[in-house]
Amino acid sequence: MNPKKALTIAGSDCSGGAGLQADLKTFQERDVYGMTVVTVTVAMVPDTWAHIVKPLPVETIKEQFATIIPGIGADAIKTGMLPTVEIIDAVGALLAKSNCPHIVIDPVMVCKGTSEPLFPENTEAMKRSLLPIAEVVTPNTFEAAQLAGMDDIKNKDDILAAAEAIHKLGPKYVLIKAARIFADKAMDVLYDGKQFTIKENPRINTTWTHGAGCSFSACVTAELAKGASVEEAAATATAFVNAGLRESFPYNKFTGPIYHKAFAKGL
Ligand code: PXL
Repeated sequence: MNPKKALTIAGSDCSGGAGLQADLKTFQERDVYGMTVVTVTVAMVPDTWAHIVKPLPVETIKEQFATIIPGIGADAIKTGMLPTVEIIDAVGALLAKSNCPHIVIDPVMVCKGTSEPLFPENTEAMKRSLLPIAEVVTPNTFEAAQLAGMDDIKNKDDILAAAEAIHKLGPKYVLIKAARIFADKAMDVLYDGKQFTIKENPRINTTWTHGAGCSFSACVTAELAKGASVEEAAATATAFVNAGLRESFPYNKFTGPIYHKAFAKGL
């Protein structure tokens, strides 16, 4: 056995639904060997589910990264929550000299279940240090608006305009996941600088969506590690997360994750 290997550089969501835990579960489901660089720990206050976010020292992040690059090697790398400007810039510099063929940037800005945006200066650091080296960037509509410098994304035309603006920041592909803004459908828009590939699916009506975004970009990363095209990887990620959302469940009164096993079980 010599499985393909994927690395996630992301935060720990101890609840298991999002962050590197979602990434590792997704890598496993897609038959890719998963590795992690932890950037931040996130814990939740049990009575309120307020998030306690504790960044790790940059040195600790660099030590973990060196374990994998050059220590092991990775066929694809994704980033998730990078909590500070210093960490975003440091991770960008590590990735820029990694020679990894597939770099997926999930520009995490807020956690579902909280409305506290991470700092706006982080958006500028992502634009500067991460987007220019990305093969694929996977924003939701909130993140896409922030990156594109738009007030809001309300409809399909706004999504296409945001994709064009974000593409100018350097990634080879922009893959926008739009669900929240439509009442009855979900739309994934892939843009390579020339052509739009637009996929519409019926909206899955559930409030238990924790980890959907992380798992989506992790699935794209796993498929790229195995040699899929970006178009194929995006289509698999949509199907993977849709199945997970159909079987999502509440783990307490505040939130609930997607069920990572749903796609493999054919649910
Ligand atoms: O869903 C965004 C997200 C990403 N990464 C970590 C998180 C969350 C939301 O809770 O905790 C570590």
